[in-house]
Amino acid sequence: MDDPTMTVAQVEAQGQATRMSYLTCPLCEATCGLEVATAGRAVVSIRGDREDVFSHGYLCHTAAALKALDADPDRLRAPMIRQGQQWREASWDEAWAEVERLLLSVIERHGRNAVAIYLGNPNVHNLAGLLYNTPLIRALRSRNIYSASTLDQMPKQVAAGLMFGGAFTIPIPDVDRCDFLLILGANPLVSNGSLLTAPNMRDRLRALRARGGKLVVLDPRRTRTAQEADEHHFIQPGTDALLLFAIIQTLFAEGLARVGRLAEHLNGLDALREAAEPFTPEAVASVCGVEAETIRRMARELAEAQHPAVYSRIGACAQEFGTLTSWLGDARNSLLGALDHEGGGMFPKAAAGARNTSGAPGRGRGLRLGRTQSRVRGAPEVLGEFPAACLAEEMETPGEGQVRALITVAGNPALSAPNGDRLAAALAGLEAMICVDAYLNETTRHAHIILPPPSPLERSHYDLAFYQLSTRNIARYSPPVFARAPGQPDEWETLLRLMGILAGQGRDVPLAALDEYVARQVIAAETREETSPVAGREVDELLSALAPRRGPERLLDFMLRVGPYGEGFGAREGGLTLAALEEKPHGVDLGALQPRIPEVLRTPSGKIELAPEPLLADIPRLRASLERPRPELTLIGRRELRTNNSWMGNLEPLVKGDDSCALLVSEADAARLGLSEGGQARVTSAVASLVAPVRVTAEMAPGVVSLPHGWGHDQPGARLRVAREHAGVNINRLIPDAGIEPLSGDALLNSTPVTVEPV
Ligand SMILES: Nc1nc2c(c(=O)[nH]1)N[C@H]1C(S)=C(S)[C@@H](COP(=O)(O)OP(=O)(O)OC[C@H]3O[C@@H](n4cnc5c(=O)[nH]c(N)nc54)[C@H](O)[C@@H]3O)O[C@H]1N2
Ligand SMILES: Nc1nc2c(c(=O)[nH]1)N[C@H]1C(S)=C(S)[C@@H](COP(=O)(O)OP(=O)(O)OC[C@H]3O[C@@H](n4cnc5c(=O)[nH]c(N)nc54)[C@H](O)[C@@H]3O)O[C@H]1N2
Ligand code: SF4
Ligand SMILES: [Mo]
Repeated sequence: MDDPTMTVAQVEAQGQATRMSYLTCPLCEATCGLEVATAGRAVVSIRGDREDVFSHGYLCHTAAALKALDADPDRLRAPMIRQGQQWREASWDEAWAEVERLLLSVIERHGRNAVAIYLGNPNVHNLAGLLYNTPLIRALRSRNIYSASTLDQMPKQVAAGLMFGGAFTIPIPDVDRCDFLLILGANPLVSNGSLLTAPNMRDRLRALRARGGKLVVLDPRRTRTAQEADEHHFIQPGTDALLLFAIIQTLFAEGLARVGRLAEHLNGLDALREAAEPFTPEAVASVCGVEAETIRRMARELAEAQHPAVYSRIGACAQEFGTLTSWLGDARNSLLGALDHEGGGMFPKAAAGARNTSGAPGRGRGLRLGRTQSRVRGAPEVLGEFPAACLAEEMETPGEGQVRALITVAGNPALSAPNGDRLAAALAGLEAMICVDAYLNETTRHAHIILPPPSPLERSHYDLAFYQLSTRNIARYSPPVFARAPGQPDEWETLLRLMGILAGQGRDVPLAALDEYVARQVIAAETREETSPVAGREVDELLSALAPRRGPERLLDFMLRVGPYGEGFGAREGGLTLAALEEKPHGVDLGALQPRIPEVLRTPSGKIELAPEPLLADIPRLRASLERPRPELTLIGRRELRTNNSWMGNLEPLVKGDDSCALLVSEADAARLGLSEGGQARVTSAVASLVAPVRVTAEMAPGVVSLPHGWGHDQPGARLRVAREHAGVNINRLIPDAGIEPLSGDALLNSTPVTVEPV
């Protein structure tokens, strides 16, 4: 098929056969089921799969970019080696020899901690990353592990870990059954939801209102989601925890708290009441920018609702009080009997890979924080990693343990992490940088070697992460749409090879042996769990039952079989297996979310910890923020419809719209600062200064300006021909890396004091 704009009917009229494949979209957390029509190696069309058990035909326009991504001539198809400023394509053999030489040389001279790894966001949308990054990290044996989690959801994970005992035991707002939904710092109509897997949020929110429910949005910007809401209130950035405390204070003070069924499963109710006392609506109103009477009314309406839910996301996470905010949202749910209750915050029961379905139900080790500290600023480790905001200083600061080599897997920290200029300079000084990445971009231009993954249409998919966060329990596996190009390894094979090299096994060790080693580890760990259906069984026996599968399919089949719906290797007739999913290309619906407390808990006490000590200890910092002078202007972030973080800007279908990298400014601020629509403004922070086009809009709260992240594609040496034409500016140049949220290590991406002047 020569003309990629032809329809299925036109292709078939020419006598060419088309084939339909069903694929879970790997581009965002909504996990829509797609129907992909192909002719030969070409994509003819991408549509929503109407028979999909979860998305029922929905898709957004980003999905169409999958076709452009597959075809993008700038997407790398062979390993790249840099010599000075020159890049050349290399064979895989040559690239691996060079990877081994570079990495082992750093390890021999400086030890293992001199090699850092940074894992980016697309790893959670990819079985390769989901299953093989852990053994890769183990093989590396370095302290220096970093990921996009500390630019994103880490506060949610810490709060959930402290309250419920599992970092992925995060309550999901039951949007389809709630009758009051309070949204803070999220714009799911644009982002399609995050830590809330629910395709087609627009219809779901409209349905909420159609059944008489109420939608309230708190955001410093009147977003698309806010425009759909019954009420929107501007809130000053970073003040969500204060406002949630004031709601909780009101619930206690007015006798509206009703923990109901949860009473016997809670610890810390009195401590929470006491902690909330100083935060009356009057005490916080002026700082939050929301009137006391409005806060009080919100508390009462929430209490009156049958099924109140709360949802907070990146604006409420990547900020000064992210962990307190996540905690207080769930604490508020608990006080209204809306936790683990239909229409409230519920815990999905995923078919595979969830920690909260394995091990002894109802009790566990809980979350341990700060087992080690970062070398330079002493930031505590969180879930086995250090904050991404520490990466630059760890590379720059000489001494024992200095990071001299970096491996990135699907990450673009040069654009996504704070203090971009400093980080770029540090990357440029590395002795070795190996990137497993699809593009020569703002980060990988500093690499010595880039190892490309196959096209997303050339790999299988199963959302091990997002079915743990979805509004319905479902399972869906999709095989690759196309075969890989000859010589192109699958991404898990690349990660395994890297693991072999780091483990000192040499680049030629057979992948089958490494893969079997990984599978044996996973199986052996499961057989040691007393409550597992395979407790005490022989690893060899289970391994042969999984033959001839290998790679991610072998691991996934195993996880499905020992999972809560699995056939348990003979224990449960008719239970799930990968083979069963292969026969259901539109997915398997495992039912609506059900109450799971106490079984879901893994806290040492076996209870919900409503007032965990590390969170109580952070309250004085929140109180102090009430007294602090507010900056005149605060910079926050946003997402645009036609973007996907930093990396899809090279695709024509996504740059055609009118989304842009403009500075949004309120009318009041524009008048005060002499800014005009369409003009240019200089934005200056403590660490950098840049010039961006201005959009004056009633959308913005006075005192707050907004820039999207993921732009700034004008870096020399990057190979992004389309993105370069729509470069935009990198907001993260303006964001300091000095401050982090103390509990989670999250970067402070949404509260940067800036000054703005016309140019
Ligand atoms: N100021 C500000 N900064 C932010 C945010 C914000 O709101 N404001 N948001 C933060 C958030 S939530 C996130 S998740 C991070 C994201 O931060 P990162 O994960 O660091 O960046 P991405 O933009 O997701 O870049 C993904 C990289 O993976 C590559 N890639 C794409 N597909 C594949 C694949 O299949 N395999 C491999 N190996 N590579 C692939 C791309 O080429 C790109 O280099 O950004 C954060 N940064
Ligand atoms: N189109 C598109 N979709 C995406 C992505 C993308 O880049 N583009 N990225 C994906 C990723 S990795 C993620 S993590 C999700 C994120 O999903 P969302 O959290 O929905 O992301 P945003 O659209 O950035 O919404 C954050 C909102 O927080 C507001 N905000 C900023 N600071 C504060 C604050 O202090 N308090 C409150 N209450 N609000 C604040 C901002 O104005 C903004 O409206 O989106 C995913 N989906
Ligand atoms: S909403 Fe997300 S998962 Fe669905 S089609 Fe769009 S990008 Fe893909
Ligand atoms: Mo994210």
